[in-house]
Amino acid sequence: MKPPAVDPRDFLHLDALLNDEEKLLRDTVRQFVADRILPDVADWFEAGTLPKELAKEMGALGLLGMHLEGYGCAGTSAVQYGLACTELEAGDAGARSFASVQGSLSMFPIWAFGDEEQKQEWLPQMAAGEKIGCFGLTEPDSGSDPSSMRTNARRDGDDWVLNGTKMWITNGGIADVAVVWAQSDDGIRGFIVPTDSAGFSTSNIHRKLSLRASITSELVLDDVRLPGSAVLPEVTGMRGPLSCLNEARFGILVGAMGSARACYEAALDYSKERIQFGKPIAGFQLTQRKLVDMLVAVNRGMLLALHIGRMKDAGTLDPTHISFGKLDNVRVALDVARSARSVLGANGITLEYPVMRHMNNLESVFTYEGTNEIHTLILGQAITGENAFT
Ligand code: TGC
Ligand code: FAD
Repeated sequence: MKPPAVDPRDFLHLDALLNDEEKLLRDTVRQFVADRILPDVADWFEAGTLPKELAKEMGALGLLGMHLEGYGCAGTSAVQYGLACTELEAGDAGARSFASVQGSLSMFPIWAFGDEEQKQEWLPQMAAGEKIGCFGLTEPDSGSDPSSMRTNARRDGDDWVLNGTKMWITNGGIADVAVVWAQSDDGIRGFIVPTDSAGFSTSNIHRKLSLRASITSELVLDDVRLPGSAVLPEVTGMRGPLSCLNEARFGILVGAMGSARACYEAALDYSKERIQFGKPIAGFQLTQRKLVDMLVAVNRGMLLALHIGRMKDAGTLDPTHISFGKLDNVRVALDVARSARSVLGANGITLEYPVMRHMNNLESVFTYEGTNEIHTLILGQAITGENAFT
């Protein structure tokens, strides 16, 4: 039998590793990205915005909190959630960030650690994209080491009173609700903070050169008084926020392959059309070397992502496996983007092509949800037993 022709866009036949439901979901999200994100994303990136109405459109597609069960959530597998992240990020990491923060960082803590009333109040509306959430962990002086946070919650009768500042908060300025982590007498606790609470304010961070199609904000809590029912009752300590990060980091390690794939495909297409020295630049050995390195990186990264997704669905995944994927897939995606940028020459620095937009986005993806160094240290500790954080 003649072997099938080589497909530069699915070289290893990774499609064959997906079932029909997974392919359908992947194709649906890919179409949504083609229709609703790709035509305008360069303008959004330039303007530094992401239209709020995308929330309801993503909600209607079942993309928000999609891997959670019940409360209006789609209840998909981890692999399906990951594939959706890949497709959204192939549009722009800002769109994937929106879905990550909504589903994994804002809805997940309510779903996993909230009481029934909190779940009923927030989750269906958030799944539909009618209410937008954000996740406040990082502070101006507590980034990689969030357990040093200063934001505090003190009891006052039945109420809680929160004070502090959260920094670099995705969706902060457009959120209806913030899940805020704060020190209390019992340790770190999570609070559901409606953003119209007295004493709560936000200001958006401007002049970003990365993730421009995403709102990033500072949150200020100035004597924000909340009822006793605002606390997430089922978790105390860093396990709370770190469990949310496991969910979001998983989406990122699969999602990063969307940026990488988009850059590889843009470079491949461009290299076949761009003529220099009388022939397409794809015909030069040095260009082929770059394209082949990208091809290998994208396929290998996607294989790793699928493997980790299958482990998550099988219940055999440890957070250190997520660190392995986040560490390697994001750094590989960044290498692919930088190399693709060089293939496009001067055109590569413009917004006419997606490559430098992805490249700049990946600088944030490299840093958020645990920097490359933090995931290296998590893995280092896992294999040596030695703590090298401090
Ligand atoms: P440590 O002392 O090791 O542990 C404290 C407690 O937490 C438990 N734990 C975990 N639980 C669940 N999942 C994990 N991955 C966990 N890792 C640890 C641990 O068992 C312990 O539990 P208990 O019950 O014994 O108390 O924790 P540490 O405070 O020393 O922190 C370790 C370190 C440095 C790895 C952690 O702080 C870390 O990961 N730092 C990086 C910070 C980070 O990733 N921030 C992300 C902010 S959110 C964000 O970036 C969103 S971007 C969104 C977007 O736009 O997409
Ligand atoms: P720092 O922790 O100050 O690190 C600076 C450098 O020092 C890094 O290279 C780091 O790896 C290195 N370093 C730190 N400690 C060590 C060590 N022990 N050993 C070796 N090297 C070390 N946070 C939220 O809570 N919610 C959000 O929604 C959110 N969204 C974000 C969106 C964007 C666009 C960005 C850029 C960030 C976002 N963040 C969010 C914050 C993000 O999680 C932090 O930026 C990240 O955790 C790193 O913290 P930092 O920037 O303070 O860097």
